[in-house]
Amino acid sequence: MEQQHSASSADCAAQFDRLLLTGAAGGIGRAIRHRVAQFARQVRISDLPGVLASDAALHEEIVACDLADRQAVDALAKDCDAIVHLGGVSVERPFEEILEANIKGVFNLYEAARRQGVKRIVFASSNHVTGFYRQDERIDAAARKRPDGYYGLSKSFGEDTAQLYFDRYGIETVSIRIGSVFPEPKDRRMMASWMSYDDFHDLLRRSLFTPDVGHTIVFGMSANAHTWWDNRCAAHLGFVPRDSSEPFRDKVEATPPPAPTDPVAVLQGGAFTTTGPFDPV
Ligand code: NAI
Ligand code: 15L
Repeated sequence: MEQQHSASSADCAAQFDRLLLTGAAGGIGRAIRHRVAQFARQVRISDLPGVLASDAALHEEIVACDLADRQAVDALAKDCDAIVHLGGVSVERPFEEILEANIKGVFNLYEAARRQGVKRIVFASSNHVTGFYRQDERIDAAARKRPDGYYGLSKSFGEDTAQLYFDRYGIETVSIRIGSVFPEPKDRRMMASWMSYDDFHDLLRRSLFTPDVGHTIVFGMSANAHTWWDNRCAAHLGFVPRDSSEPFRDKVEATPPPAPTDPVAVLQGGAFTTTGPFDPV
């Protein structure tokens, strides 16, 4: 009997009628698209115009939408019970790009949720909300935010938006401060921050179906040998990761290490802490 994976209220075969998945053409979106079918009778798949093929499965509908377009986002959320919000700029970029996709984008999404009666959102937040903590520190979700750039700032704004829309309108959100969700860890830093697609999928399911989450912030990482994050504030989700970055250690450590004073070796946000600024040329 696996105690840590025993049934919880999130394990039931509950389904939404219609779930919206934004950012469906991205790395995580492509990896989970086929898996979210189990979460809803119908899945509305969305990304920017021109990036999704028109190959909808029977349970899917494809709706292209720029998140910065308020009217389009309002229509996108129509008749949806829940949203998995992955869409947006996912790396450090000039502020104007972040403003459109991530800041206006998340505002438009929550406004649409309010107007269209969406009850639950899972927001793809990021470890870059707290990227200026050191790698020798261990933090939980109550730690003060220390965004490491415009991108981290936009995710911090998204989390605050989620809190506002819960306090004011009762829309529940789980903000997942994702570490590094990729097929495998790419470097030494990701030995701590990596999360497998399977663990992400399990956390996503719990984030959608655990009752009474209010606005919960949870760090998304696998059961790595060393991590920087403590999920005690999200214990009610019952999330216990199964995978680990350890099987990739030899491969990762075969590459030359960074200098011990390099931010990639010192700060949780790694290279994001030194990317930019993007002065006009
Ligand atoms: P990705 O960059 O591969 O995918 C993001 C998707 O959003 C893309 O398909 C892109 O076309 C779409 N998008 C960008 N601007 C948009 C706009 N204005 N309107 C509509 N769609 C737009 O990113 P990935 O890795 O799949 O991450 C998914 C989400 O999780 C992102 O929000 C990212 O910030 C967040 N995240 C991911 C992490 C990771 O390790 N992969 C770590 C932390 C957070
Ligand atoms: C993120 O927030 C990015 O979206 C992703 O591309 C990775 O760089 C990840 O953080 C990370 O910190 O490794």
